[in-house]
Amino acid sequence: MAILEILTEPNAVLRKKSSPVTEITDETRKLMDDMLETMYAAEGIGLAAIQIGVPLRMIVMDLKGKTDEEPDPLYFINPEFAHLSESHIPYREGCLSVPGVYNDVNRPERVTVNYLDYHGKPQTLTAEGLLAVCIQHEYDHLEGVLFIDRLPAIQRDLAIKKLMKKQGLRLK
Ligand code: QAP
Ligand code: CO
Repeated sequence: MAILEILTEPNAVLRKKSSPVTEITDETRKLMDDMLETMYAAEGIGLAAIQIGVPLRMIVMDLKGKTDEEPDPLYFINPEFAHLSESHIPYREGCLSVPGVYNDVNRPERVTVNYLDYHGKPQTLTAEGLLAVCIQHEYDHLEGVLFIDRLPAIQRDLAIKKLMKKQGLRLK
């Protein structure tokens, strides 16, 4: 397995729309293994392939990744929402591609998603809470959308200023 470089904003690749995976092979699984290892190393809970520069509709997640509990990875290939609840709820989000920036984002509270798993088997998952937030956040990456794009303009400008300042300081 390998730890890969995570692209960070600003980077035009993060705005690319990802293409469906047409065949799930050992190569697909190797990429997902590397994504998971990269995510764990960065102490994240979710990562989309585009964040490591691969424009394919693949997501890895592990909500236990930051605790001492056993790893419990989830793999989503070609996810599609079958249902999004009317009711929305705010959740404080961050992103490995927007380091150091955290903001409340409003999203549907409950979702049902159809996808292919690690072995290419069709699955359906209904989620709420952090799991529902994370799937929607990661799905946005497949469409080239970052969580800061969903913020009101004033908050978005502040988030970008904060990010630029951090990156400026990191170069010194
Ligand atoms: C998306 O985000 C998410 O700024 C996954 O310095 C976030 O794994 C879904 C991270 C919140 C639901 C709720 C961010 C790590 C990790 C940072 C992440 C950082 C180090 C973000
Ligand atoms: Co993200």
